[in-house]
Amino acid sequence: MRIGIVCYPTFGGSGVVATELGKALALKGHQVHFITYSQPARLDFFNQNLFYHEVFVPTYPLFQYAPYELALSSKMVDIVKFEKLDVLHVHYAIPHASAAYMAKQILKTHGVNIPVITTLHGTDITLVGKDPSFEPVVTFSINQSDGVTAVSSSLRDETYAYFQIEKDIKVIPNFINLEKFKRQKKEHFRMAISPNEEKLLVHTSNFRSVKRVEDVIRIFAAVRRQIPSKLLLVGDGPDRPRMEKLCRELKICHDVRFLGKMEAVEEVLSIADLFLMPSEKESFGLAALEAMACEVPVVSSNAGGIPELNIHGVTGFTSAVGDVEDMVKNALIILKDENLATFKANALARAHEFDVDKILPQYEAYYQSVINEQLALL
Ligand code: GMT
Repeated sequence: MRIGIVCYPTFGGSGVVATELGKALALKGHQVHFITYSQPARLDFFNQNLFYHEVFVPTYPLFQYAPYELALSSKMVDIVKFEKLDVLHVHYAIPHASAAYMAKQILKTHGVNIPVITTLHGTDITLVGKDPSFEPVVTFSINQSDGVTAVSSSLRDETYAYFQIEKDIKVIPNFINLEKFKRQKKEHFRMAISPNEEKLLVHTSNFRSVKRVEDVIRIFAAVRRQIPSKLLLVGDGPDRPRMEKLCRELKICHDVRFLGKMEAVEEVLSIADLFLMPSEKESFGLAALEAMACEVPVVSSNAGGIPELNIHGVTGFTSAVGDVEDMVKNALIILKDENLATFKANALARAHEFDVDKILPQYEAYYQSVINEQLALL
């Protein structure tokens, strides 16, 4: 197949999933064309089947807001026609689904029928999409897509609950490349961080309020009172300065490291004993899956799609959002020497269920079914 992928090219979950999907499809022999405003962060290797087309938005003094969506639609029209694409797969409803709708209508006038598939990732539905500034466009462009997928049953149900959706939404979960995300031998690194065999807790996120990083710090502070331990925080974002201040107030700075944005997260996960994800909203929780693939159990909230990944009492525990006390109790159970190895093994076994080799065929089959449906309508 010749597939166009539109996504945010950043390190965010939707961009990562879209890029890893494109890479995996290319390795299986499909021709994949990324259409984005800059090179996707994870598009980091050469393959003859991978192409990148940059969307350029001209600046003009009259524009207070550069019309990115129009430039994106125009680029989609151009690439679909020139590269003879079979399907356009857009990740994140805003503004990609509506830009794809516009491209599809323009292409119709050129005698080209391009099937459009929209994948909902979470915040496009649970946070921004519901805002009255966007809701009518989000509803319309989901309904106008030829196929719609969501990354968890929870996100599918929430989409039906908050928007007037007439389309079937297919659930295809996030996936993991187990070649990249696996526990590596990093003893020297562990020795440097935990010289006295302290337990190692890890959190990775974009430090937005929805991630509740304050809960991470408070869980760690309570765990540390019971067991010698250290906390590694990967990522960066608006809440980081407040979190650094909190660590000072709690006098735990010497046991907490802010590592900032890191590309090789799997190296940090390789030395971890426990991953913390107390998010207020989380449609799937890709960061937790990455941890589990590196044999790290998870203490999380039960928000959104997290319980579809983190099995309570098996791969870790889930608690009500904000219930720091329960999360501390659960962390202490996992970190007990007699329990840790079992939780680690269970986390890895669960991650194997989301192996890219298992999930990729679901996308391929879905593309084919949407293409066939469109052909039948002609
Ligand atoms: O988690 C984020 O803040 C990034 C966000 C995004 O929109 O890129 O990730 C969302 O999509 C990921 C991939 O499908 C999911 O694994 C994350 O759970 C989801 N984040 C939220 O729902 C908050």
